[in-house]
Amino acid sequence: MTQNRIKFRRHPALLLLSTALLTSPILDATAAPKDAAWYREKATLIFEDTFDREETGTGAKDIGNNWNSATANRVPHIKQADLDEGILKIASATKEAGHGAHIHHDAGFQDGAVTLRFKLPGLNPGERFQVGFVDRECKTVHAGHLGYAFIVGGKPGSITLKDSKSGAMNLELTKRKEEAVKATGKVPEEIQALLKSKETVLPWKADNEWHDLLLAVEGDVMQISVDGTPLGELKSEGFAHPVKRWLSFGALSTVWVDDVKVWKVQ
Ligand SMILES: [Ca+2]
Ligand SMILES: [Ca+2]
Repeated sequence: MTQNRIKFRRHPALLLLSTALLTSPILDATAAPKDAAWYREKATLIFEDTFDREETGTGAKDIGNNWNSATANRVPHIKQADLDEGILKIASATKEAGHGAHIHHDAGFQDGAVTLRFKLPGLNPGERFQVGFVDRECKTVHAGHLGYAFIVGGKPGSITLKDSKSGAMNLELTKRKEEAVKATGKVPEEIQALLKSKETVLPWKADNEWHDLLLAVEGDVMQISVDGTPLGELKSEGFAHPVKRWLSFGALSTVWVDDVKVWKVQ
C-alpha cells in the first residue's frame, strides 16, 4: 500500500494534477476563506432579491419572485412573511402551525454561497435565523435538510454550523437512535458523539442590528462570515452533497432579511 502511494506520487500525470489542484482558485483548500468580493468577482450570480415590493397574500407563494413556503398553508389566516419597507419580515406562527416557518427558493449549486443581510429585530423571544440548504430529492434525510447555520439571538448569542444530512436529519441514524432509545432508554454515547461531530458552535455576540452574512460551501466545508469577518467553518461529509437545490430560511420567531444573493462556483 505504502509502495503504491510512493509510486503514485512520482507519476508525472498525478504531479501535474496535484499542481493544478493546488493552484486552482476553486479547489485550493489551504487558501483563506473567500469573502463576498471573491464571489462577486469569480462566481455566477444565480438569484437575487431585494424584496422591494409588497407580498400578495399569506399563501405559500405570496412572497413572489418564485419563493415558496413549506409552512404557510398550515396557517393560511396568519401572515408569516410580510414584505414591508423593502424587507422580508418573517414572523413564524410556530405555535399555531405546530412548526417553525420555512421559506425557500431554488438555488442549485455544488459549491457556492449565499450572501444576505439579516436582523434579529428583538420583537419577540426566541429569535433565531436558520439559513442553509435543502434537497428534497435526497431521500436519505428528513425533508431533504442538508446543512445550516443557526444564528441564535439573545444573550450571549451563538452561531451553529450543522451538517444535517449525515447528522441529526439522517434517516438511518435517526432509526438507529430510536431503536437504541427503545431498547435501552437512552441515546448511546457513540451516537451522541457522532451527532456532536456534525456541528460546531461558534461564539457570536447577538444584537438587534443589521448584519451582512456570507454562508459558503466548498467541497465538504461550510464556512460563515458576518460583517466580513470569518467566524469559523465545519468540515463534514454531508456538505459535499452534489446539489444544494434550495436556499432555505427557517425561523421560530421573528427575523428580517434583505439583499439575498445566491452565488454558484460549480
Ligand atoms: Ca407587506
Ligand atoms: Ca430591500
